[in-house]
Amino acid sequence: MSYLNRRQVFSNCRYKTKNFKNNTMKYPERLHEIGRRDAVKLLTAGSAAGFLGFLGSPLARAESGEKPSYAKGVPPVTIKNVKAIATAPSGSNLVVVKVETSEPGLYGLGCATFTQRAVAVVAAIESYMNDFCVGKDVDNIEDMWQSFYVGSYWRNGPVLNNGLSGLDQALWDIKGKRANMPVYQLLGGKSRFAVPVYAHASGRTIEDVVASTKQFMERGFKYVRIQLGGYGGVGTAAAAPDFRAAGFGIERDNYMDEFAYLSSVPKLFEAVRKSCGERIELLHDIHERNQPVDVINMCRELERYRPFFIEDPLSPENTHWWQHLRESTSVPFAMGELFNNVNEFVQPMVNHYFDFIRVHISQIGGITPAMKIARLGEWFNVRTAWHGPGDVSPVGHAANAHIDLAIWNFGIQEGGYNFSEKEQSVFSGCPTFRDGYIHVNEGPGLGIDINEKEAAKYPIGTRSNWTVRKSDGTIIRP
Ligand code: GCO
Ligand code: MG
Repeated sequence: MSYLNRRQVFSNCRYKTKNFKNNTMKYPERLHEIGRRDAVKLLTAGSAAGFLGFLGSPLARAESGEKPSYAKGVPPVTIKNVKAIATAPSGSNLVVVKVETSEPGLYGLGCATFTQRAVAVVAAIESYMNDFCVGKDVDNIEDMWQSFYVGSYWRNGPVLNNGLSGLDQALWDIKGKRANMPVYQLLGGKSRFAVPVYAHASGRTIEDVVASTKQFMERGFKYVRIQLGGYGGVGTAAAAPDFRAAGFGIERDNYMDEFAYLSSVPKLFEAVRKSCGERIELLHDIHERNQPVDVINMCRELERYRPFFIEDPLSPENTHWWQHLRESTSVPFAMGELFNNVNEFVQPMVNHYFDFIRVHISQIGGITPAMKIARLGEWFNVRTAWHGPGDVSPVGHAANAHIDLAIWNFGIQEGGYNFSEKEQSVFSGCPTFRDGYIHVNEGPGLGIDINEKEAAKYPIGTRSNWTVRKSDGTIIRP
């Protein structure tokens, strides 16, 4: 018998409820004062009221299959159309999925950006996803995710996963709009007031990188990634590689001087620490380009400079080196932007081989799987550091930030702080940057929108390949 019903029953009897209000009367003591007939009357009335109460409860309505009040009279919102919008306002090929619904004006956006093979993602969305989704209920995100994920039988590849991410993020966007709240609220609300981010300091010389780091510190960044030249020091090598003289490969193939790179990184950390102090958190991306043994030796030298994390020390193909690497040095590691599926990182997480998970959220299929990864990491003290460079769309950056706000085991976020004017002409509601933090737009859903006419002004390109060679011409995992 509910608290409220009990009060009604007693008010019908001789006793004044005011006593209950100031809680002077203890429930059991008073009972013996009423006669048996009254007691039976009371109990029946109570259970009748209780039952009546139950009849009105959401539970009864649900059990009777009756629609919940918020859906009463509102037919389920279904998917009317799924399309891909490809655009490159800042040069990087971006793909965004737009899910249009049966409710006029209600649509969702999601990031499906695989910049190197964007056309393939667009084809997958237009040829397969639209037909798969039309007519389905927008509310069942997990079911939509699981069914599209296995729908192709062969699965877990970057092209289909990116398409799936676009759909998934768009459905979360729609659910937020229907609930009239930001997605982070649906994910559990804020665990922090805003999202700390790291900046990219780079340059052709160590002095350039020191200067760039200082500039970012002046803008309020507390985390800065330091890179000399491109990844692996590409573009800083003194001498031309032998393969060029031999006419091997093509002109635009990149050259990486492994020795020059391996000896430059400790010098870089030493110089930045000396000029910028002990407090600034310094990150570096090895970008999976070196031999595991060389990485072990280099990381041992970096320990004294207290790196916040060293990223992608190994390629996904070399994960069997993790135990050896972990046991050889104490620097914190971040890994994962190349991971496509959960099987690639469960064991390394369980064995604490790395400290930060770096997945490219659209690469693994969106917000739904990313939340599962974050929750899994919580139990193995692995924090998140979602991938967030220029080849993530502003929609993807917004999705990153909504997750970052909600999860407990957040580590740091990459990017999402410098949207160009062209990008902002295409995407409104981009996250904003203040004093080292990004803030999401507090509007419903992901809080971001796209102007398709503007987007069409920046068509995507098709040439986007990573070709890096050693001096003898051998291809390096980039
Ligand atoms: C990073 C990444 C990127 C990737 C790029 C590939 O840590 O930000 O390594 O720079 O190389 O996203 O297209
Ligand atoms: Mg990286």
